[in-house]
Amino acid sequence: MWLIMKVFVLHFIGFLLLGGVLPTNAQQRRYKFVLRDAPYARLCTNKTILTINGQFPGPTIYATKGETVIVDVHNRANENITIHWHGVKMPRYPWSDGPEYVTQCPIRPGTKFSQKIVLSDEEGTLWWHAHSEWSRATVHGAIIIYPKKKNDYPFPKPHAEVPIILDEWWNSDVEEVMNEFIASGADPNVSDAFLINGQPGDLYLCSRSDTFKLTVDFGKTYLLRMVNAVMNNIMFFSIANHTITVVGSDGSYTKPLKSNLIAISPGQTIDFLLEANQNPSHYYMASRVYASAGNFDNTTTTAIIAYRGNYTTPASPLLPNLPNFNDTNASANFTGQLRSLANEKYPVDVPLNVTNKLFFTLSINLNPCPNNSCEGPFNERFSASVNNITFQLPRVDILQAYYRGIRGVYGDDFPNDPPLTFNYTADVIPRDLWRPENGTDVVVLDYNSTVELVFQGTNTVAGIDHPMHLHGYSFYVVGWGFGNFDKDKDPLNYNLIDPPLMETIAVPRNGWTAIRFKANNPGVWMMHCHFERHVSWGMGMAFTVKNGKSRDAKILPPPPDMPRC
Ligand SMILES: *[C@@H]1O[C@H](CO)[C@@H](O)[C@H](O)[C@H]1NC(C)=O
Ligand SMILES: *[C@@H]1O[C@H](CO)[C@@H](O)[C@H](O)[C@H]1NC(C)=O
Ligand SMILES: *[C@@H]1O[C@H](CO)[C@@H](O)[C@H](O)[C@H]1NC(C)=O
Ligand SMILES: *[C@@H]1O[C@H](CO)[C@@H](O)[C@H](O)[C@H]1NC(C)=O
Ligand SMILES: *[C@@H]1O[C@H](CO)[C@@H](O)[C@H](O)[C@H]1NC(C)=O
Ligand SMILES: *[C@@H]1O[C@H](CO)[C@@H](O)[C@H](O)[C@H]1NC(C)=O
Ligand SMILES: *[C@@H]1O[C@H](CO)[C@@H](O)[C@H](O)[C@H]1NC(C)=O
Ligand SMILES: *[C@@H]1O[C@H](CO)[C@@H](O)[C@H](O)[C@H]1NC(C)=O
Ligand SMILES: *[C@@H]1O[C@H](CO)[C@@H](O)[C@H](O)[C@H]1NC(C)=O
Ligand SMILES: *[C@@H]1O[C@H](CO)[C@@H](O)[C@H](O)[C@H]1NC(C)=O
Ligand SMILES: *[C@@H]1O[C@H](CO)[C@@H](O)[C@H](O)[C@H]1NC(C)=O
Ligand SMILES: *[C@@H]1O[C@H](CO)[C@@H](O)[C@H](O)[C@H]1NC(C)=O
Ligand SMILES: [Cu+2]
Repeated sequence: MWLIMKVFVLHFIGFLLLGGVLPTNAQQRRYKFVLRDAPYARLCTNKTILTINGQFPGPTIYATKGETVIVDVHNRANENITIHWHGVKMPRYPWSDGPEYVTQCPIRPGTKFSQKIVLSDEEGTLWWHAHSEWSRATVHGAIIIYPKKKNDYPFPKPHAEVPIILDEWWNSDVEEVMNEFIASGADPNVSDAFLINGQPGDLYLCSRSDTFKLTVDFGKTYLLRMVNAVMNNIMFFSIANHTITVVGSDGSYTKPLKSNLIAISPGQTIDFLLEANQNPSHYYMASRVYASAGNFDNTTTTAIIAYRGNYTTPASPLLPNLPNFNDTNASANFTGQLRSLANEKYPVDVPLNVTNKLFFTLSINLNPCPNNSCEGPFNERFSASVNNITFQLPRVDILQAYYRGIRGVYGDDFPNDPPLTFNYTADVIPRDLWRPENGTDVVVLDYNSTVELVFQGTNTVAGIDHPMHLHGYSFYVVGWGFGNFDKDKDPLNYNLIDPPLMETIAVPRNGWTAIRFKANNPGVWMMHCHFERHVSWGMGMAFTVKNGKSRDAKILPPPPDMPRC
């Protein structure tokens, strides 16, 4: 009897953890998010961090495909905040999207904003995070979107589902890290650790007991829902002695991909199956950086897969092999292998007839400083740009200015092509090409236009990967390569059959990536690099997508409690 009780209680706790408080039919799911400071002790330091509901990582949101969820965000901290629902398209409702000064003014301390999370075709794992300055470092959590019919997955029903959130951790206050690098013009201080579900693992000082442990039963299969919430790095991840099977990314299913390695961009999510099919023991899962340039935190975060059973626990489990930090092929290869399911039940809808061709260069730049007082290369200040324009956030959000016709907030002149054609990926690029311009401009798209956008990485200052994220849409990644994009030859090799459907894609260092999407979601939608330091330096822009003619093709009106500037 006691055993039965125990099993029941465990299942009940499992239900709460995984299935979440499922509402009865027709009841709208509603979450309360309270932004507040909370104490947090890790890695030999006691500090206070900004959290939602005192939790780090923050609460998981559970939903069913197509549902609308309400989140009441209360700001009880001392700073401005906005929350972005990363990968949620919000059809016709950009008001809840979240990027500060792009679609809304910040939620000020002491105020509240009720956000409507409008799900449509997303299914799988997404996440939410703060979208103002660097507060997303600790203000984020997973969004799990179940199929409409329970367990109707394109893979065998897993025994259990477990979020795996990768984080980046500074012992000092993260807003101070931000303020310091903005002031100095240099790269930000490297972080002190990476975390798995808020815990560093036991390879750090003072961290022996701070290890996330996943207990598994031999013979069972687990669905791990991974979110890369790291600030500034693409991450490698692997589990010792286990081959995993990737089944989804960015809230969309993929063809099953067996792999010993995952490379995941900040912003991206990867769902994968773990078969507990090895000798019962303890195994490390481990993650560390893939970095193609610059200074970075070279530490390794770990967690433990612990099989249930009667065996001698190894004093130190084996670490999985992770590629070299600079192994661009390993990273690009992994990402390049993702494919949509593209079958009858999960069809693709790749735009074949492109109406708008855009070509965007992604560059790191340098700006001069008075008296050479900055601490970036050549005593200048780091900056970054898209098509040579450093994105400047306005004082009033672009969406409001667009909707109400307020002039002088932004311009419509973002260029479809870079101002200059040069050898973007040459080893040496003349320094007079390193200086960007400033601007707050959008690309205007007609409703239903079909867009092909080619991102071209450049080698100004230093070439590096850029995980590019588009709000309001998913896009098909139809091609990628190293070097300069060749507009005559490269499109011949596009994958228009089963390209992956993503909302964040790493453009390889000194390479290019081509995406396609149909502009059928009216509104103002930001696009930016998901490396936090790059977006702070200005690597972003926005689209305005015009209303269509029919009633169901127009932006919905704003909610009454929209924060004001
Ligand atoms: C952090 O604070 C707690 C509670 O006050 C204390 O027990 C712990 O030793 C402190 N840890 C460090 C690393 O200072
Ligand atoms: C894991 O794999 C290694 C070889 O890659 C092997 O030496 C080791 O015994 C395996 N560990 C277990 C617990 O099976
Ligand atoms: C990480 O960097 C430190 C300092 O540069 C160096 O001493 C250490 O060997 C590096 N560790 C790894 C695993 O590369
Ligand atoms: C565990 O295995 C050991 C050695 O094989 C055995 O002596 C012990 O009785 C086992 N314990 C249980 C709970 O099965
Ligand atoms: C990558 O790092 C390894 C080991 O540090 C080094 O031998 C190799 O030259 C580097 N490769 C590139 C492409 O920089
Ligand atoms: C990358 O993929 C190609 C072809 O798919 C393969 O030939 C190559 O060995 C892979 N490289 C790495 C580093 O995995
Ligand atoms: C492609 O788009 C053009 C311009 O909108 C249109 O005239 C043409 O009919 C379209 N072709 C197909 C195959 O849809
Ligand atoms: C561009 O630069 C690369 C790297 O130095 C070089 O291999 C390539 O030949 C250059 N392309 C042209 C058209 O000059
Ligand atoms: C960017 O614009 C600046 C200012 O007009 C110019 O000096 C620079 O050459 C441009 N760089 C590129 C790569 O277009
Ligand atoms: C762009 O703005 C920065 C300061 O934000 C300034 O240092 C730089 O000179 C400006 N660039 C141009 C081309 O005006
Ligand atoms: C937009 O495209 C959809 C699907 O292709 C079509 O049903 C709809 O009529 C189009 N709307 C407009 C305004 O062109
Ligand atoms: C908070 O947001 C308001 C409204 O945009 C702005 O006036 C204020 O300066 C912001 N405060 C800080 C500290 O950024
Ligand atoms: Cu970037």
